[in-house]
Amino acid sequence: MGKFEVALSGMRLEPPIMNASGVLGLASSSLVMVAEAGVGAVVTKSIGLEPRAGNPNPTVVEAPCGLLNSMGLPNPGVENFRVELEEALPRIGKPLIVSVFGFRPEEYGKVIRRIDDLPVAGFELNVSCPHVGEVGTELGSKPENIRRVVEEAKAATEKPVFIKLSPNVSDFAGLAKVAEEAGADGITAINTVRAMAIDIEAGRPILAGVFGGLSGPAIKPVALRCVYEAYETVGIPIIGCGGISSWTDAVEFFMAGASAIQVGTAIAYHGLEVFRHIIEGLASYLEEHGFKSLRELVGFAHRR
Ligand code: RRO
Repeated sequence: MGKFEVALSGMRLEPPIMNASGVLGLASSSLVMVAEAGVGAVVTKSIGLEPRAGNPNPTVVEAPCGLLNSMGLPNPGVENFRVELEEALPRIGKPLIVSVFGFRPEEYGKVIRRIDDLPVAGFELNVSCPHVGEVGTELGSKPENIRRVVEEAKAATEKPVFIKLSPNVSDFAGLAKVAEEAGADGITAINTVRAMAIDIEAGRPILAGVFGGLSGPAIKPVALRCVYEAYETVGIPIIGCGGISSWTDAVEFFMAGASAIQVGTAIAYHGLEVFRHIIEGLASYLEEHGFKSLRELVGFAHRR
């Protein structure tokens, strides 16, 4: 295995760094652009059974140290997305993880079955959108729902299934455990943090959807805490996500227990070059600190 190679439930990633779902992941051209930026895998935006237009504008607001979005799950629906995937897959040349959402647990299995015959590498189950109630907080904060979503997905595919959990819950690690017991192959920690902004001249919420998801550096400590807690609780791999924008952030997430990381909002701020900066910084850090591989960093901060 190479210095930067990590196996995530059979999926080999080199480097174990990908884009976060929702950032540049619907059109085949953008999936190819991400693949060429040095990532080890590419993640799509979340796809559901039917097409959705998403929320009216404004859907994104800048916040101190981050972005607040209320996109509202815009997506072409799985049938149209299948066409996009068929075009993109031969050109991507990296493992492709498809993010899936549903309004009921059965819908996850239905979406996966529609594309499982294509050479996608695995699936990420989105049960954590913080502002579309039925597919977010309502679905992803109840242990019984998490169990059913994972079981439906696992029954639909032999490929690895990761579940992206919400930080907007009181027992993050407990829900990660439920996902593991239901058969999930990994946990993605975390989705955005439920938040809002108010226009003081208009005297009303800025986002048309009132609430949105906060991402970027503002949420990094929250994400790191979730990864750390999950590492103490589950044995399956954890994919760290939330405010990672530099190689030092990346080192922190691997040390907290992430076996792989995702970068989202930092792409909007720094462009796709952010991936090469992170990889180069990680390589120097390993060299200077005498680590033979990135795998040695995983969970390093838990040594007692
Ligand atoms: O589309 C969105 O509004 C959205 C989703 Br699906 C999600 O999972 N997280 C987020 O911050 N926004």
